[in-house]
Amino acid sequence: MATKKRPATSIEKANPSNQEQERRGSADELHQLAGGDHATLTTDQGAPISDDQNSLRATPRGPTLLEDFILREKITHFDHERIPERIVHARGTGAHGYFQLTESLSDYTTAKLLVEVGEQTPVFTRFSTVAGGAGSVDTPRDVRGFAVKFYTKDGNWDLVGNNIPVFFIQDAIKFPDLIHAVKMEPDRGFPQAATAHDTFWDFISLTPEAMHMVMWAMSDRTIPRSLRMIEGFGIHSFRLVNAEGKATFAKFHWRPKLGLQSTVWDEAVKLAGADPDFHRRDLFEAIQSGNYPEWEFAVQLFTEEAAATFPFDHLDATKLIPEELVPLQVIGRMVLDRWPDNFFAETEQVAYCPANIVPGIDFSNDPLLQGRLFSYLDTQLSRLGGPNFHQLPINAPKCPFANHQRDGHMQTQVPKGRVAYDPSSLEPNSPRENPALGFRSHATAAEDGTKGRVRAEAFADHYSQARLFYRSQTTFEQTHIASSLVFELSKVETRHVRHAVVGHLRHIDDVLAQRVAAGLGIQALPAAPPLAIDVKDMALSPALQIIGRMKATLRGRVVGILVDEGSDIAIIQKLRKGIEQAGATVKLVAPKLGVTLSDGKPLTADGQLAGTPSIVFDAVAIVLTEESAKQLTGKAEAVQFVSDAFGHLKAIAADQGGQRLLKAARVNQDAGVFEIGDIKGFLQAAMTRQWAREPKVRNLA
Ligand code: HDE
Repeated sequence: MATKKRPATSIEKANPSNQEQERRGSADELHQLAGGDHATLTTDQGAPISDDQNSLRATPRGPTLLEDFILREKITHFDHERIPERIVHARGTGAHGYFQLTESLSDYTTAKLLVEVGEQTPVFTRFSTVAGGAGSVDTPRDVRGFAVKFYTKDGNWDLVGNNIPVFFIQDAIKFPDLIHAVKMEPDRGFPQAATAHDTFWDFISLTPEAMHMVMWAMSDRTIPRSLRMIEGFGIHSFRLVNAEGKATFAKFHWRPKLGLQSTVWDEAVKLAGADPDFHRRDLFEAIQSGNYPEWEFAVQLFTEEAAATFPFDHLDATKLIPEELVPLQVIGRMVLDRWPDNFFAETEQVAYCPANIVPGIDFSNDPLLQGRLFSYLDTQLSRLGGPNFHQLPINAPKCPFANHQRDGHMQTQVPKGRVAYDPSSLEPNSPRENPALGFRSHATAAEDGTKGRVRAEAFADHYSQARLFYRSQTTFEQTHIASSLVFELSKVETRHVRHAVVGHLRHIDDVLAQRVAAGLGIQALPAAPPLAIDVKDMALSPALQIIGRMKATLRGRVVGILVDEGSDIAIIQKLRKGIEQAGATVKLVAPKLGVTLSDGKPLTADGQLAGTPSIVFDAVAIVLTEESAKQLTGKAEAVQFVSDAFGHLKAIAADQGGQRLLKAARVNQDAGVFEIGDIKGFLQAAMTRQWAREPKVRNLA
């Protein structure tokens, strides 16, 4: 494409020296190489730029001149490109989409987005890890943030949740301690994005209220396969308020259409090296290819009277309400269908705040929530630099908004008129409150009592729900919890901290405590800490499992096929058809990117073997000629490809050549390894992991 000739600037016209001509010529060549019909480059003030390749110099080999406003402007802006990262949830990725209501909650709330069936409310959703910095990896063992901004007709509602329905602490005043304990240790600056270190477990061992969340954090929930395969929870109880002013408590849930899926720990660790952006890339690729991730939106609704009968206090954020006690009602869905145009402008600058609610929704007295209502606006003031961040396109409501807030850093609006106050009579159109439509706090009766720094007695039971969660898991998941506790505590150098944690486990499940103690080589079980209240055995809740509830589907998954020169195209095509019909994606991996299959046609593989380990796939097939297989049995990356797939409990299908590679990788045939002809069997097994294989390939607690 021809390059548009830039108009000569006044500087060029005034100074058409030979050297200038020479240089301009080379810049033009550069642009011709790049092609395209470009707009004219300008300064921030709109002045056209003639030369963006060379700074202004006194002589060709002399000093650079301070006068060069173009250089100074460009570098100054660059110097200030970074803003403070979020103190927690720094690493994240987000997408645009919509929420659509399927069941009206008009009996319970006036919030339009929960009343108007079929209406689509735009959303921006950001997923995050908690502990790591913005440049950390996607797959550490960590809670995932699940924050949704609904741009409703009555203003923005932010549901700032996590992928776990409970939290570590009961009172916001403990949050800075929790985060200081989990972040890298201040004297050494590591570990990054990890709970497996002394300060975290020291804090935990002295915080019994954290035990329930610790069970979740040590479970497979914190090593998800994909952000498209996690649940989301608002955690706290909120209130819905109807037209009569009647309030009903609500807990909010997101349930992924693709079902829940996790990695295995060894895989998560290796993924961190193989693809630090694994989750971000997965979300990007899904949305760009039109496979839009989707979640059901569900509520648990209950009255104050019902809450009084629960064997726990629902205002305590370390407690969940089992689905078996208050069932989930699915009332809508969220679809993420548009990747942001710009990561910084949207995903980085989006500012969530649990205090952003709309008429018809209100807070509860959960002391953790109450503290959060302060924190988020406050943190944005330093992160985004001033009080006008709500004007940034990603944060601005999509409904009209008007008030008398004025001025401040980076005011982008130009308010007109004399009136910036209320009441006023000078301008009849200036904004005023609206008692009929405006937000009203629910009139809650305040309990009599004495002011004090107290914890409600109803918050005293720290172990019953930890036990409920642990005992509700499948045996595989219980083993994973025990094994991750052993892993984490084996990284703790301080003996008394390791012992104290095992002591707490005794209140949760004595066998769990024994397994962890054995894994750590602790001979005699440490004493359990004193109990404020007896641990209760609650009715088990299978809804808390992942493995037991896995959806029999291949949708959203990726199957890798290892091929090489001469691999049988007919087999590959058959596999591809079966996999794609099942809703999954196929990626071909070859030792060299350019490869010629049995049909003699050259093909570009999706990944080169050395850079595309089987870790990034949900299942693998191996289609190789005897000749290639012979060669690959001597190559570490090929052998690892199969041994990792086997070790990570994946289904494997192999032709004759593939079988040869399996043998070299010392892979024992089991029910998850298939002849290449058995596509049906292979795909069926690929929907889950081969859990029965696990104890044979790994030392578990
Ligand atoms: Fe947050 N949290 N948090 N948090 N949180 C932040 O706000 C805070 C808590 C959650 O994608 C910060 O904008 C306090 C629970 C998510 O941008 C900060 C307390 C839950 C995100 C903050 C909590 C969350 C944050 C840091 C204890 C699950 C990322 C940057 C009272 C329900 C949102 C920012 C995004 C971010 C404070 C506890 C979820 C400092 C004080 C419980 C998903 O304001």
